[in-house]
Amino acid sequence: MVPLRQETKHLMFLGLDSSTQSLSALVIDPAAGITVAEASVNFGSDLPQYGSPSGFIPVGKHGEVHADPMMWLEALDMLLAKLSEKMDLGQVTAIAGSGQQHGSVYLNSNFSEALSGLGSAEGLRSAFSGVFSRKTSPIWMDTSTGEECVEITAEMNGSEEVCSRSGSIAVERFTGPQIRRFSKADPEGYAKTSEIHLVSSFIATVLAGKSIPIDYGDGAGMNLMNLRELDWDEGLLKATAEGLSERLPALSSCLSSQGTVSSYFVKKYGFSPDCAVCPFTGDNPASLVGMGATSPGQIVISLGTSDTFFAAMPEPKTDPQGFGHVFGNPAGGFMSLICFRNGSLAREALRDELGVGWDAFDTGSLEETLGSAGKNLTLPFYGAEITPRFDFNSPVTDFSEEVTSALRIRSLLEGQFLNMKLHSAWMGVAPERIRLTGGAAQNDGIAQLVADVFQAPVERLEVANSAALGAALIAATAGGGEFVGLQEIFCKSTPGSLLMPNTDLAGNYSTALVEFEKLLGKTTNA
Ligand code: ADP
Ligand code: XUL
Repeated sequence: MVPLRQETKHLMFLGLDSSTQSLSALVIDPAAGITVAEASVNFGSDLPQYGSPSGFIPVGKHGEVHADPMMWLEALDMLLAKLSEKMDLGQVTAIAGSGQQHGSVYLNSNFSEALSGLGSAEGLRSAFSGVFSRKTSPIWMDTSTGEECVEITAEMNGSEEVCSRSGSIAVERFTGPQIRRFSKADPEGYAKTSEIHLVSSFIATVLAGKSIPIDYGDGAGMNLMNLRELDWDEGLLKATAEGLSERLPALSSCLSSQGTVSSYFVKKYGFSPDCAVCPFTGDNPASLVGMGATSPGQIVISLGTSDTFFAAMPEPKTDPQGFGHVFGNPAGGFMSLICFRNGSLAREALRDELGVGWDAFDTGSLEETLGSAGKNLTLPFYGAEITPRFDFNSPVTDFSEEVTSALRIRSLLEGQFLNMKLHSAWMGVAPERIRLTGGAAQNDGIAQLVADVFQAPVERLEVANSAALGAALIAATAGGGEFVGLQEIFCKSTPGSLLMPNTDLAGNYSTALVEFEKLLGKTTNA
């Protein structure tokens, strides 16, 4: 472990978030209580040569959804170039980060040499050109591993065992089933793989120029880590693929600095050679930190590419239906998480189909259809859904009124939040207040619908990118700060942003929830 510098004044901490659609950075100065600089690279618009307008390769077969890890590296160079124009990166004391969860990067024996030679490289793309034993990385949207999930479950004598060890039943997007599928489909490629990283630990490793552990929060999204022991689970490893333990990095808390930044970043972007690198966590655990929700009692809903619903938990409680997951809480203990694949991409699909802008989803437009609240149902799935499992590529509707564009928008949003309410009931928490984040949270109309469907007040925080903020707070905590004090400073709700539920709609939505569940049951069993 590398000790962090001891000065107490104006230390700065960098948080990075490598999410599905973008890589972003946020630098905080805790002593001054301010965000010093922010920058972002959008994979679709800034790196069009990768043909991934939404951050992944759009032509996957059999449910495969992959992204090019080289795109993430090029984005890192671009991002740090942008950030270094805004501030002196030599002031940064420590870096922490987060990544889209579950995605995996497969590296061959050239990787360690590329890491140690990084200091003299000109760019990340050329430095890492020969290091991938699998050219593309499966990401969290991949649903291709149904067969492997069945095999792992059988080998472990049932879902209950997999769930009690790892916090989730075998899940298609989780890393273990993905590794198994690769080892079966391309045994040669697997044999040539010397190291497998998550998206998070891969970026941290490149920054440090040496292998950085996988953090417990993100490691729990692999179906490979034993939640109680916080270590790789021998049984799960064996059930997944041969020789897996020697291919996985160590596990660690994201709060421990594990190295300093590689001399490549010192020379190219002006980082201090003492700048510490912490293990990166998953975007959802980082968001839990950035939303000020690391202590039990707060519910967070994130409306990003996927929609997620999560909360801190003192004890790991598991979802009997198998849709919910238990991950590590960066502050210690656990968090529950439910992921809905049809989040912003479904909202965008309807917006584009109707040829409207986001204003059609905003308060002004939604108020016009208030009288129809809960009366027209939509199963809001434009692509395969994971909560619940659903393989249709277009939404199913049951309208009691004449179909109009405005009603379709209201009904889609209501369907998304009714589905969320239905599938989070197992957590047994009636949300008293919901903290909302993610790109769509800034839309007042969407935020008001969350308040109305859940019948709970909704608040939004000043900093929009909660995962990058959470990562910066992790870096600051690893550097000697403590979460509670830092969260009081940085996780304030935007003045005037609190939205109260329209209590007149409580009845409409409790009826709609029952009808929605029936429609779901009918369609799934059809
Ligand atoms: P991720 O972190 O998963 O890449 P973000 O949390 O950054 O995603 O959210 C990006 C999404 O936010 C975009 O795909 C877009 O659909 C959505 N978004 C941005 N602005 C609005 C808005 N005003 N109304 C609704 N959705 C929006
Ligand atoms: C969580 C999940 C997504 C990704 C991408 O299980 O799959 O939320 O982390 O954001």
